[in-house]
Amino acid sequence: MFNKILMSLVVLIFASSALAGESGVTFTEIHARPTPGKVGVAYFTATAPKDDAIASVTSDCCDAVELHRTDKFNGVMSMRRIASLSLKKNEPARIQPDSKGGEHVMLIGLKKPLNEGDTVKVNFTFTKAPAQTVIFPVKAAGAASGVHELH
Ligand SMILES: [Cu+2]
Repeated sequence: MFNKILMSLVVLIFASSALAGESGVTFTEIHARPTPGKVGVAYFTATAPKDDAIASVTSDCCDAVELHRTDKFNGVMSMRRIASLSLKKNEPARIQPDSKGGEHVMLIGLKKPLNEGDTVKVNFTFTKAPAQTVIFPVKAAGAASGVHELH
């Protein structure tokens, strides 16, 4: 009898650690910028438990969501789309206003303007980690950012 209880306990512990092993990508520093227009910008930091990649980004908020990088060509700033973003194990990938590569999330064709206090739900899929929905709170810029001034 006691053995039986012990066995189910062991099974339970195994089951829960297996679930913990399935843990997904951690998102921090999540925010979107207020905008009266059709194009918005959002930022996040993602940390993956193993080498992975963001495979797709979608949202009902707008016509399209794209990951962008800002580059300078002959002194002129321009953006291009990143097809996928690789995530190194336990290394935070910073998609932030002060990121060196000018990475950001572009919300294209917004169905309504983004006001401070609103939230935007964005769905992420990964090469390995389970898909997840991230809620971006809309916050005004605290510091100057050169990125969204392009839009
Ligand atoms: Cu952009």
